[in-house]
Amino acid sequence: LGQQGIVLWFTGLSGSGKSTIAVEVEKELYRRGKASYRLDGDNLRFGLNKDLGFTAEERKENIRRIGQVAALFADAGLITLASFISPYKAGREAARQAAGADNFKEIYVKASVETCAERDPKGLYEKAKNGEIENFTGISAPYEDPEAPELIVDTEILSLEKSVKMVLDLILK
Ligand code: GGZ
Repeated sequence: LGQQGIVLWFTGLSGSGKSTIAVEVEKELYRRGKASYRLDGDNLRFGLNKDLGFTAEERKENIRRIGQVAALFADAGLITLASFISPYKAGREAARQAAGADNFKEIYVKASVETCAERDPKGLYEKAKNGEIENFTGISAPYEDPEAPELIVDTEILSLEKSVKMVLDLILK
């Protein structure tokens, strides 16, 4: 492809805006002629990882597999956008090692649990608070904040357009 592959790893709570931003970044990359591929719950949790749920162990395995898959796509020369809560530091670090640290950008899509619960686009926080969903990140399961991400996108403050620009600036300059 004549292009160095890279992994853009979006981490953050459900409802923080990871997938929304990743979709728009992907569109911009396409317009600029950059080959990319987006991995998210819809194409991983219904296929390769359909045997996995949301216990700590299952999430670790989910992220372990996705880290390996993302590294393979990047190795093929694609800008690979991975959009998963990925709540554990160790799993994100393993994904970084799999891709090679130089080819990995951790993007923390940041919004407080209060804000995400207020947005609640799928009504999942409501269900988690009622106990209808167990192990829900931010309510009844942990999220370990990134310590040294390459980029923090604060979606409580930034517009979608500005958020997308920050990600593009990170990789295209
Ligand atoms: C968190 C859950 C849960 C629980 C279902 N906890 O906002 P969404 O709906 O569309 O994205 C969330 C998605 C999280 O899957 P990931 O593969 O990204 O998680 S992890 O990286 O932790 O393995 C949410 C939905 O699945 N969902 N149950 N209990 N999110």
